[in-house]
Amino acid sequence: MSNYFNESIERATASEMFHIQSLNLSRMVRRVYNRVPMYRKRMEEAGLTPDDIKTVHDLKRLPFTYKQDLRDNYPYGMFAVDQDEVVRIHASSGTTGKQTVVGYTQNDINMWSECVARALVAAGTKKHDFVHVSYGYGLFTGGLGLHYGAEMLGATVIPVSSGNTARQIQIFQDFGSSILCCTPSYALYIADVMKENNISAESLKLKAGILGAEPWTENMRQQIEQRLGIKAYDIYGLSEVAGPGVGFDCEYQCGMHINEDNFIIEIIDPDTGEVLPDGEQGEVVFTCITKEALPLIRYRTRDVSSITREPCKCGRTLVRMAKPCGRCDDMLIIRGVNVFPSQIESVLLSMGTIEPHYLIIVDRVNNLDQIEIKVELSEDLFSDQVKGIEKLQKQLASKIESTLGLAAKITFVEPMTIPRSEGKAKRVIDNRKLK
Ligand code: DLL
Repeated sequence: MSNYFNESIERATASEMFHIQSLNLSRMVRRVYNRVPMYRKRMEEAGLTPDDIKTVHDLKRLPFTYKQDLRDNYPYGMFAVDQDEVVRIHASSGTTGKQTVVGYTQNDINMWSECVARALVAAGTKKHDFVHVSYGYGLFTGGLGLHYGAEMLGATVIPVSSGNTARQIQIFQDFGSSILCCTPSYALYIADVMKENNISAESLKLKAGILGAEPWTENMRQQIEQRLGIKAYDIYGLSEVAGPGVGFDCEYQCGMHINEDNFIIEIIDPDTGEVLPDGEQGEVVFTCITKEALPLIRYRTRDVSSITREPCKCGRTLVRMAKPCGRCDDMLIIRGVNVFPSQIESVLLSMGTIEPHYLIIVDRVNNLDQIEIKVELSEDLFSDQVKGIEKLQKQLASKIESTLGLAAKITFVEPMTIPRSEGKAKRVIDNRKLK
């Protein structure tokens, strides 16, 4: 098998991709105009008809779609096909408000599976690999998304789903799992449990991880690679747009290639809505140009990232998106300073001795925002002398202050006391919202 799942698309020239995107976009806009009342209304309000949207250059004229639109049309009001054609439903794992429901036709499932298959191939997966899926199966798109992609590729799927870490490890040992699919935080937790039970990475056949569904840093990547003895590939996606596989890492791990024959990416200024030039950081916006059941036009993801069209050494020409550094809406504003949890994680991990188990607690005391970072000590550090721990605490506090421009209280807690997650990690408790 080649290094690509679909070479003609993954290595298309800029003009080929422009034509594919323009054709699909103009068809899609006509479809949603005819089939989704909300889109017809929005386009009429903007003075647009489908004839106005001929190429990708016209995309910026179209109005945005927001998560709230999906909530307002809950559950199926934005579907563009009859229910007879819908073969699968998923829902977003949203923690606030109503869930958003998404639907797929058989063609949608095939398109999405191909996106995931491309990601798996880019991570070196072959037909003889055992793809161990520890993402949750169910309404969350992680489990079934990776599952169908691996099957399309012809690899052997081990559909473990999340949870019961001892059993996950037993299955690694007994079934010869070679590709691990789970969230990065769960990968680290698995590494912890392996360590506790004296199971070495060398005794397993794992070679790669397909890790995503939450923001993670380059430091965390290094830790996972080292502790599990694998190469850790990022995979990005969101239920509203499809699920995992919207973007994926190649062997050079220098930004995720976006499956742009299906999803057009734009980076915009979240305040003005203006499209930003390549390289600039802003909010990620996607337009689904091939999806049948729930095609979203200019969907505001709230994720913060940038894109580049510089050639990639892997030969793929698909545009690359930098690792999302957080979300516009989980960005904390503390005493006026914008703080992404990922900045704090980078500082913690740059100390070398600290593991990425932490909790950021924000509070307001006497009208003043306060930030506390609870950091878990490793067994080794925990048994160290008090003096050593105090020194580390001071170093950490000063590094956090110089990075964020804010003082934070650092509290060390005992090993294994910060709750682990089998899915997306919860890193922030913002008590200000509760008051
Ligand atoms: O998390 C889909 C997925 C499953 C992606 C498995 C990768 C692997 P949702 O539950 O709808 O879908 O959450 C989507 O998660 O808008 C991002 O904020 C975040 N996210 C997903 N992948 C990444 C990633 C799935 N690789 C939301 N890096 C998105 C950073 C990510 N954030």
